[in-house]
Amino acid sequence: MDFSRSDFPQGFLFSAATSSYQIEGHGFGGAGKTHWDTFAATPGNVVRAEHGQLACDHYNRFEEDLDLARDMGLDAYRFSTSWARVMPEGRGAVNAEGLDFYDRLVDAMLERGLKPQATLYHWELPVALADLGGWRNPDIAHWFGDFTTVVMERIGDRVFSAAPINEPWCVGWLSHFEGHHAPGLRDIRAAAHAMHHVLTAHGRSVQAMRALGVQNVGAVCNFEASLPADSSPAAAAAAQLYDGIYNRFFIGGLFQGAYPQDVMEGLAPHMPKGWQDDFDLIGQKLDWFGLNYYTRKLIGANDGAWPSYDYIDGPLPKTQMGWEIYPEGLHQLLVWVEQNYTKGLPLFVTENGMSNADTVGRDDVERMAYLDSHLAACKTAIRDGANLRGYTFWSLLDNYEWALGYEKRFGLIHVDFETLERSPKASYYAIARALAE
Ligand code: IFM
Repeated sequence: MDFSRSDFPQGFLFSAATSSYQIEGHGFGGAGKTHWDTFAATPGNVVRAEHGQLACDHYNRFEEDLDLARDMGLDAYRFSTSWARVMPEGRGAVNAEGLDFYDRLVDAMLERGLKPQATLYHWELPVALADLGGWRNPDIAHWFGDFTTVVMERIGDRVFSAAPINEPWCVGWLSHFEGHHAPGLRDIRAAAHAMHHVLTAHGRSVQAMRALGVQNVGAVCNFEASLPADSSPAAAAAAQLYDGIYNRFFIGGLFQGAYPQDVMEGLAPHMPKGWQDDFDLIGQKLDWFGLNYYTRKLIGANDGAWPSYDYIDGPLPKTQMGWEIYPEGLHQLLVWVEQNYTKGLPLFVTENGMSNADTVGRDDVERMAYLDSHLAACKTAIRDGANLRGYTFWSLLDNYEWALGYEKRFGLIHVDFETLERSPKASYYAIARALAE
C-alpha cells in the first residue's frame, strides 16, 4: 500500500472497527432478543433470512481477534456494546454475564496496547423496547440514558473514547422511511420521530457519561457525497435535498441547534410535539466528531411524494455492495464538516472500507487501492485544514452485513462462516507493513 504513518501528523490513530451484533453471536451469554432477530425471521427482509445468532462467534473468540488487531499494528480498536446483551429487556435487570463480557473485552484491548473506542449503540434494539415503539417513543432517550449509565459505570474509566449512537441516518431514515433495516418501516411520521429521538437519546447519553466523568465523548454520523444525476435544475434540487436528509440533518442538530430548512419543508408536519425545545439537550458539548464514509450517490428528481428523488445508477467502478468508489467525496466532506460545523474539534474517520467477494488466498488488490485512495483523501483534507486525528478501517473481520447477510465481505480478515476460521487477507498484511514502517 502507498501510505505510511509519516504521511500523517504525529499521534494520528489507526484503528479497525466492528460492531456487536455483526460479530459477537447473540444466541448465547444471556443476550436478549433484538429487533434484528425478528426482522431477519420475517421472510424477504434479509438475504437467506440470515441472522446474528452465531455471527463470527467473537463472544468466544475475542482474544484471538484482538491478537490479530494488535499484530496488524493498530493503535486502537472501535467496538460497540449490545443493549440487549447488557439489558435483555432493554430496561431494568442487567445481565451480569453480558456486562462482564465488555469488561473483559476492554481489558483485553488494553493488555494488547489497543485503545478502546466504544460505541454504545450499533443497531441491535432489544425487542421489549421495539414493542413499545422503539425509536418512535420519546421515552427512548431516558431508556438509552439508563443503558449508558449501566455500561459506562463498568467500562467508562478505561475507554479511550465513547460515542452514543452509530450512524443516526441509518437508525432514523434507512430503518423507518426506506424500510431496509429493522424495524423495516416505511412511514414518514415514524421516520421523523425516530430521527429526532435518536438525537435526544444521544443528548441524554452524553449527559449520563459526563455525570460519570467519562472522558473523550463524541458522536459518529455517516455521510455520502450527493451529486445531481443530470444537469437539470430539478436534479440539482433533488441532490440538495438528499444532502439535507443524509448529511445536514443530524450534524445540524448536533452543532447548529437547528434542522435544515429544506428538510423541514417535508418533515415538519410529522415531527414529535415540542421538538423545537430539544436542541439544548441535543447539542451537548462534544470532544470529537466521527465521520463514516463509503460512497457517493447520484440523485435524480421524480414527480412522486416528498422527497421526490430517485437513486440513479452511476458509471464509476463499484464495490461488491454496488457502491461507486469516490474518494473525492471523503476529502470534500471532511473539509465541509470542519468549516461549517466542527471548526477545530478533533475529527476522526470512524469507518471506511470496501466489500469484495473475497476468498482465502485472493490477491485483494481492489481493497488496497480503495483504502489507499481514501487515505490519500484524508491526507489532502488535512492539508486543506481538516483537524483529522485518526482513521478507522471497516472492518476488522468479515461479518453480518445486516439485510445483506454474510455475503458482503468488508473484513481485513477473512472469516469462513462454516468453520469460523480467521485468515488475514493481503490488505491486512499490507497495512501491517505500512504501519510498521
Ligand atoms: O456494516 C456497516 C456498519 O454496520 C455501519 N456502517 C456501514 C457498514 C457497511 O455497510
